[in-house]
Amino acid sequence: MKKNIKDQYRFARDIYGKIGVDTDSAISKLKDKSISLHCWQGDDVAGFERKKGGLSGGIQVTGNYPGRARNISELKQDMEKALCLIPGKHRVSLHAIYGDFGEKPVERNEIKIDHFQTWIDWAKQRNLGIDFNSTLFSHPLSENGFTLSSKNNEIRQFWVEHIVCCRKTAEEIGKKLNRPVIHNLWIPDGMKDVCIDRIGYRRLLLNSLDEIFKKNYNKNFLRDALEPKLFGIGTETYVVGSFEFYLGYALKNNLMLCLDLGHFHPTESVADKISSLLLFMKEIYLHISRGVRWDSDHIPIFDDTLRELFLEITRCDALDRVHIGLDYFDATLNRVGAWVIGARAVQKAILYALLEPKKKLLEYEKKKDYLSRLYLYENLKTMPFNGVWDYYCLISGVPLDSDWLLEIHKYERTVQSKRI
Ligand code: RNT
Ligand code: ZN
Repeated sequence: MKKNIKDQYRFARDIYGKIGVDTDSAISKLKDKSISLHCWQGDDVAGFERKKGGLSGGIQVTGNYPGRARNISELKQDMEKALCLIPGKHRVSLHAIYGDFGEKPVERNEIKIDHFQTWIDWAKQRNLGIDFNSTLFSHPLSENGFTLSSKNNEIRQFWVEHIVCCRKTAEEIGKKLNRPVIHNLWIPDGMKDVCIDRIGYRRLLLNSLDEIFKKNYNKNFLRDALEPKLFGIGTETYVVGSFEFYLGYALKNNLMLCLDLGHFHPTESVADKISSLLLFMKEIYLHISRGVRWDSDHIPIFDDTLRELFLEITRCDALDRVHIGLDYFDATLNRVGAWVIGARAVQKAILYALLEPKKKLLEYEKKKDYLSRLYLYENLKTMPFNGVWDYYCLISGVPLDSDWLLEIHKYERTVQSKRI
């Protein structure tokens, strides 16, 4: 088997070599690219607060597949299992509601580093990075549809305080791990129907952000991203944190934008935004998700959208300026398997992009030889990509595509099915 894979790799290396692509170097770049595994796929975005309400804020998980992680140790165990089946070294993305809060309720504006110490210890042991997200949904003070843009000053202030302590916590995590933590901010604010005072709410959001970001942190430990959205459930007509709003704010304040693949019009190309943003913004954060007709948060697969996105990133030679995070929640199937499919799909898309013969394609383009350009672009799809991917899995010590499902079945039988 091993020999077979090596033979297949040699074969693939020769074929790619003929069009000017170095497969060894593609593999080594892929190896260096970490993905942030989102903890919330493991428990349907529930979190570990003592006072738990339902999921709210225009996001929704459907399905009730058995085996959901019910506490921090089960969630860690599940993420460890997933990470064994994903090649490379990665990060985990935590939401503020996933702290280790102990027995007494901790309000969102009281969150501190202590609540994340067990996560930090775990990350250190496993050489994982951490990303952090403030949580402005699933809370009584977000129920009326507004948080940072609320016209109620107390509510607005509460959420400002929440983010202030989340950023502080994130920076301290960064210091403890000695690597940057990306803090991402998404808010659910908006209206279902005709909104007259659009500018009023946006002005309030602007004021809140100014209060939050007046505190500067060392970028070696904390980097901030803002996540825009086109619409959500209950915010069909108006979302305060729109693309234009955050684009302006991020550029003015030297922050990142977080592009969630489900947050745009279905016919809009997120791939096409990359080259424009990179001319004005140092870094970009991604929330990889798969929208099916709307922001449905399906598991990413190795599809055109994902390929085009990473092709653009590698064409801009910007793999190091674009940070990858996963963001989806599917409870209709094994949740650990969901992480594995999504993460591996992203890695395939990165590899596919790294194997593009950019020089050749550019030559054709320059000569206006558009038939040759399209011919090569099309033929790439049936090149022996799998020979390179399988080899990468082999040298990374993880199962091939043909084998990892068995591991999930075994884990489900021996671990997850016992959680009743
Ligand atoms: C919601 C945003 C946001 C959330 C997570 C849980 O539409 O995509 O990123 O999915 O923070
Ligand atoms: Zn997102």
